Amino acid sequence: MLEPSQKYMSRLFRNGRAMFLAYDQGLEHGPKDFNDKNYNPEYIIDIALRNKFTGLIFHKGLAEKYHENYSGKVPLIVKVNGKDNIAKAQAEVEPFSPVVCSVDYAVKLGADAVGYTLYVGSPLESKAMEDLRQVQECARDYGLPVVGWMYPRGKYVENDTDPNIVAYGARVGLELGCDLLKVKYTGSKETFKKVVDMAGRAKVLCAGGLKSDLNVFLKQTRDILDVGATGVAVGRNVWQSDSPDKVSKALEKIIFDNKSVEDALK
Ligand code: FBP
Repeated sequence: MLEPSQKYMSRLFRNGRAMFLAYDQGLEHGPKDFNDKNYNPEYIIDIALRNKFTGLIFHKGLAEKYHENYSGKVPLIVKVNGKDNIAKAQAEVEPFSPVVCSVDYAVKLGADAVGYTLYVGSPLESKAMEDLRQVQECARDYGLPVVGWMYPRGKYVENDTDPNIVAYGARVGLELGCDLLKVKYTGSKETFKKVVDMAGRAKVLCAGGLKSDLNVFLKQTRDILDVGATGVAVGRNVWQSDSPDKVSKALEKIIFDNKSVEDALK
């Protein structure tokens, strides 16, 4: 199979657009991202189920232990590599995210797609690219879509939101066989267009980043869609909000109904 199967692809999209809820931060960032509600995976799953998310991103442990809460109700994207944030100084220089779940095991968990973070430009990139090769080729055997977190990072990357470097990251994802590319926002519509152009037939999703002002976050979402992105894969801007349903409903209107920010907030 040279492309992901329609069975899986059709589950991840509504009106050709995607809205994924990312919740891998417990491993990637640790408890500093959480408050007394959102540390609980059940709280996050309920947000996904009450709203129109087309995917829930988990590492294998949450996928296993909370299976009964989400299975069959929202598509699952299993993150197959990951790392914690404790050796931060080293990770800033030579980032590397090891494989923590095989594609075979993700399939057993009921995955509808697998996700892999590639730190593009890292001194350890060649090892990571070999890991991604195995993940991508194994995913193809099952017809599973591959979502690449294309994150340029490390001592050779001065600014990880520089439009040229984000566009390069997207291109690397296309060249290496990812089907969807999760990238950081470049700061403007014009610069993000280049990222979408470089991604070719791979679909571009924008990450959310640190929780920001709601209007700013929604404007960013409107902008990326206007220049051809397929949707978002966001976490903190939704589940760190005091009103996660308000944020989710506004996102739905922008992403699936093509509304303006103003209309989405009405
Ligand atoms: P957010 O919307 O919360 O930024 O989540 C997107 C994401 O890609 C997560 O999937 C991942 O855990 C995190 O950002 C990685 O963040 P960082 O850039 O700090 O490594």
